[in-house]
Amino acid sequence: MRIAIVNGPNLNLLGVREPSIYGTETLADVERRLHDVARELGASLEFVQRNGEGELVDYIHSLRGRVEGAVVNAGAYSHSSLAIRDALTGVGMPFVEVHITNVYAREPERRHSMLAPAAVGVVCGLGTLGYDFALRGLVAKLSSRAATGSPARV
Ligand code: CA2
Repeated sequence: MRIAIVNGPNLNLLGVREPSIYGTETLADVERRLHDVARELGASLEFVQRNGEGELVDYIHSLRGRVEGAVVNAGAYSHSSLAIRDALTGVGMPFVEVHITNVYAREPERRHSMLAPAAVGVVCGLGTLGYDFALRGLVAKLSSRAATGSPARV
């Protein structure tokens, strides 16, 4: 089973700036750990970070037929981008939305997600460990779908 881990704008700064908010782990550290988790689950990963909304839309389109699902931290676009939600639903990609921080405990503009209504699940506030949980949850959903023939979002 192949899964994409999709990261949006500014997440390349993880571990480099604002450690009090986002922690000290870099995105490369997260990628390394997730490859280990994927191996344990018998899955394989592709891991990407893009700063542009259009770049993210193009990348999501490229996933069609290549991966079975995605873990998505679209960064600030999570709160604004109908285009990214349309891309995910357009390619029929089951996905779990992740946020490192508890967006509900931050500024009001971060408390709404454009992606959540289309996600199979949402993880937030657990630091970068949230990616691990999202990956495990997504693989479990996709595996049970494969076993029962029912859609991943049920
Ligand atoms: O908590 C999350 O994962 C967010 O998706 C992170 C976004 C933010 O806009 C969302 O509201 C919540 C910001 C990503 C920027 O990451 C940085 C990391 C280190 C230093 C500066 C920014």
